[in-house]
This record gives sequence, C-alpha cells and structure tokens, in this order.
Amino acid sequence: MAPVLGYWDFRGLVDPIRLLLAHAGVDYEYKVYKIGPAPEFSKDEFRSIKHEFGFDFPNSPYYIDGDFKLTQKMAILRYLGRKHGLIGSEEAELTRCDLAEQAAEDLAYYLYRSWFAGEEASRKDLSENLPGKLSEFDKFIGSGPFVLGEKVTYSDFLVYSTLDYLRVYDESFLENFDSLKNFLTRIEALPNVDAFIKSDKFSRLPISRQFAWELKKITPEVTETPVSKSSE
Ligand SMILES: N[C@@H](CCC(=O)N[C@@H](CS)C(=O)NCC(=O)O)C(=O)O
Repeated sequence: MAPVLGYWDFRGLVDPIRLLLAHAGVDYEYKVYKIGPAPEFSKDEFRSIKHEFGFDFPNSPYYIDGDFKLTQKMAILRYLGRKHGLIGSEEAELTRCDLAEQAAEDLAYYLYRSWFAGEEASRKDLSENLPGKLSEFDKFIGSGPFVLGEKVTYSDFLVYSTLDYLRVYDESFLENFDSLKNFLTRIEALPNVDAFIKSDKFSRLPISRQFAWELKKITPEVTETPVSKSSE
C-alpha cells in the first residue's frame, strides 16, 4: 500500500516533506484536511479524528508508511532522509544537516511570529533584524550547491521552504543574498522538484491561511487582518 501523508490545505509544515517525496520519486496518497474559514480557522476536520490513527503524538503533518505511523515534521523528514539516502553519512555531514535543520526552524519560527504580529510591527521587525539572520544563512550555504555540497539531503528542503515563504512575502529581502537566491534556483532545478512545482499539485499560496499579507495576495480586496486563534 502506498504511504499516506496528511495535512491541512496550505503549505505550512508539510511543504518540505512534499518536496522531498517529489525529489525521491515516492508515490503516496496525499490526504488534505480543510481548515475552517476566518476568523475561527477551525481545525475540527482533523482534530475530531486524530486519535483514531494510533499515533504516539496525534498531530499533523502525519506520515503512515506500513508499520511506521509518524507525526512531527522533523521525525518524518529524518525518517524519509534515512529511507531514501537523503541524509549525511558521517559525523561532519550529519552535524551540518542538524545545523541547517535547526537554523531553518529558527528562521521559520521567527518569520511566523513576526507575521502573526500584524503587518506594521512585522515590517519594522523584519527590516531591522532579518538581514543579519539571512547573512548568516547566506554564508553557511556559500557556493553549495546544497547544504552538504553536491549531496541533496532532507535539510535542503527545510531551508528551501522557509526561504521560499519569505520570497513569496517579499522577494526584496533576498536581494543582497546571492548564495540564497542561487540555492533556491538549484533546488527548483532538481528534475522531480521542477516537475512537482510546475504541476497542479503545488501552489505557492496559501502558506498558512492566517497571515494578513497572504490573504491580501490571494484575495486583494481583503484589507482586514484576520483574527488568529493559534499559530502553526
Ligand atoms: N511539532 C509539530 C507541530 C505540529 C502542528 O503544530 N501542527 C498543526 C498544523 S501546522 C496542527 O494543526 N496540528 C493538529 C492539531 O493541533 O490537532 C510538528 O513539527 O509536526
């Protein structure tokens, strides 16, 4: 039976998993749950059934692969990295993947927190603090081409998603960071990733459904900030 990946109808935490699966050429069923409309953004569609799967920690994204019933995005990515040879093979490589993984998490958390804070505060915060964070990442990636040089790993897809969310928000933040821009281009040039992002299975938006800026991009006439009940 094909593995099953489950998540909401936005990119959020599932995006790097979908990119990895596309790159590895894995055939899987994608189960999409619909989040409710603003301002509640109800998660009942999944929450009402999440205890029925037998997960240790019922949540989404989830990945069911035979006897493996996984939640926790990072556990899923590492599992898939090991299974499909998309992980470091000795200590120096493994620790570099760990570093990329956690730095991408920090950056994503920072962006999410800022975007949930509302537009004005977010713009100010990002203009002041983001360039320093991106500069560290730019240096870390260097000439790449990927986190581990020639070898593609699960950590690349985490870094890609976070930077792409930022690019969708406002591409000018990446203007001075050639290594990061080149990194995004190289991930998108991986043949299976290229086919995936050009297919109707992929869409740049929505990323969370709850950020005011993305709501405006999807529905330009919307000018009010939606009330967020929870962060992702
Ligand atoms: N640490 C978890 C967080 C998972 C999480 O917060 N999932 C959110 C969606 S982004 C959710 O709706 N979970 C279902 C629930 O709260 O019942 C992970 O990385 O997978």
